[in-house]
Amino acid sequence: MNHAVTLHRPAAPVAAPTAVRWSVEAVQALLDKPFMELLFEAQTVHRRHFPEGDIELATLLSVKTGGCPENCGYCPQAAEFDTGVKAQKLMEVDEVVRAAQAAKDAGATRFCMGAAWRAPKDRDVEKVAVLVEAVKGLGLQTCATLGMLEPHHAEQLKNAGLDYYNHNLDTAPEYYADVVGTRTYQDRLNTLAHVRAAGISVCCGGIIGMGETPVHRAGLIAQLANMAPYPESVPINSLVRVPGTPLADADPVDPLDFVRVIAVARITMPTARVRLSAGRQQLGDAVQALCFMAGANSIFYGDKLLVTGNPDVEADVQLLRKLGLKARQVAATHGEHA
Ligand code: SAM
Ligand code: DTB
Ligand code: SF4
Repeated sequence: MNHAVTLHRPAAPVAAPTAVRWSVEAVQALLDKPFMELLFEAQTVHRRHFPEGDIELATLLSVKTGGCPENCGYCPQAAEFDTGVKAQKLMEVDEVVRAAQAAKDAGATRFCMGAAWRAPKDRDVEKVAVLVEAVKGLGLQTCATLGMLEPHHAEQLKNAGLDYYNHNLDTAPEYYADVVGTRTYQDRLNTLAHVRAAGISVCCGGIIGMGETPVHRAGLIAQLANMAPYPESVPINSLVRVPGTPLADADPVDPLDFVRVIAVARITMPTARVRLSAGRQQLGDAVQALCFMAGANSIFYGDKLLVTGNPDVEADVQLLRKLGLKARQVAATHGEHA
């Protein structure tokens, strides 16, 4: 894929610029620090900003699965890849409410609804707005990830009670066209600006393990950290290598390098919820513990991500217990910064 990629910084959306801005070189210098020094620094920043040290539990539900017209090289839901994922219609509200209630009963405070769309149509957004309102009514924080949004879509979702919108930058601008050919980095930035302008909190992160170089990792973190303001939630995914996708045979990430990315996300975005996201099944307890030490304070919680697996609830409850970590208890008030 050789799409031209723009190297623009995000057009400063609505809020004041952050006090600190990060060059790719400065982020790279952090990534290159001696491991223990980096972890100590990240943990110090983490404790200063999150003295309670609780872990947010966010449950995902794929409300519209498969058949996506985009060609994101990592994604099992792209129609053009033979991954065995069958295209389905948007789920009914009752079914979504049942899943959200079950997530709440299991201890989740945030519920994220994902749809395999390039961009929802007006009538899709109308239907998702009904889902958002219903999930919000259960006392959960709401999040959605639906692809590219127009400004009026973002406003409609905000009015329905959407707290967060997930839209990942995934990698550095200069590597994006190697992974996705059907849209540009600037398309992503535009949607993020519309989400901000509508007053929805931003959930934006990326994927490690797509064949990117350390400089690309630094480039992704710099992009995120230089957003003004930076995202309230930062999901750091380790690629789930799904057979049939172009990235099925990507080299696995060195787990310690993954921990480094978490630490640098914590240091550069000190008040964000940094989520240890996809790929936890491959990490094991010890590496996950290092990720929490490095400042991760959120996980996807529930037996499934969107279409692939996640550690089961019992395993996560036990992991938190073993580490003496508390789950975040109360769904926070609307619009707060974590
Ligand atoms: N279609 C919408 C979009 O692309 O924004 C929303 C759903 S999409 C599945 C949400 C995010 O999931 C992607 O941006 C990507 O970061 C992540 N993701 C998808 N497949 C993944 C995989 N195999 N491993 C890790 N993360 C993945
Ligand atoms: C995010 O950063 N990771 C989630 C969520 N946001 C939508 C998705 C992970 C998907 C992993 C592969 C799958 O199950 O489709
Ligand atoms: Fe479609 Fe989103 Fe998957 Fe890309 S990541 S193929 S846009 S569902």
